[in-house]
Amino acid sequence: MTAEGCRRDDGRELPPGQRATRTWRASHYGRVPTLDAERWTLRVGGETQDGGVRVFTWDSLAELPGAEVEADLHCVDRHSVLGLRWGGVRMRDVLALAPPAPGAEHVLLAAVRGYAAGVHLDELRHPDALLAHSVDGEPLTPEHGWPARVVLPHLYGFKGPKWVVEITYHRQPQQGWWESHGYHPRGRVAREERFAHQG
Ligand SMILES: Nc1nc2c(c(=O)[nH]1)N[C@H]1C(S)=C(S)[C@@H](COP(=O)(O)O)O[C@H]1N2
Ligand SMILES: [Mo]
Repeated sequence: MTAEGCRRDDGRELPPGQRATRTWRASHYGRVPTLDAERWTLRVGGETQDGGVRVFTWDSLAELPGAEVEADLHCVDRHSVLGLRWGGVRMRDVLALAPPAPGAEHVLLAAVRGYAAGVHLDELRHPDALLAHSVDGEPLTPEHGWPARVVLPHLYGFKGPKWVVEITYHRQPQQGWWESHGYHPRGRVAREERFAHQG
């Protein structure tokens, strides 16, 4: 199965309020950035254990064990893309290279051009949480996040920035783009946490 082809619709139950789409159309605000993997870096800073900032290149992350996760992508606007096979490295392995300070339990995941998402640290420690660079065995296309995107399958898609470049640890919950427009601070799909007013 290819990323752009027909998605499987095998009658499995979707999470509450979601509909499966047959084609995978990219969804984001603004133009697609074209990033060079050779020059791309991921900064990890904020409330780190040693107070420092770590900057990872693509090559330095490629030394981590590779991971694959098959998962559906659920957009908070109610469309779901089924059966994507993400490849990359585990987020928890990346974080272990630049651990947070005790008590810094909140994270802002930032992409180029201002997009960001606030998540709880626990979500990034989930075994299925990836820093992904491929999907269905192919490198991510520019519109789907090349060279790297955060994939948190148990959360709505807005929690996973494409073109991610920075991770910062904080002591307080952080608001990214969607959170500052009324969307849920946690965004867990199984609990249908779409909007902040739900509590
Ligand atoms: N940088 C960036 N990442 C982003 C977004 C965005 O607008 N900018 N949109 C998010 C939302 S709302 C969803 S549902 C998914 C969509 O991913 P896709 O375009 O690969 O389907 O990307 C997420 N990551
Ligand atoms: Mo979305």
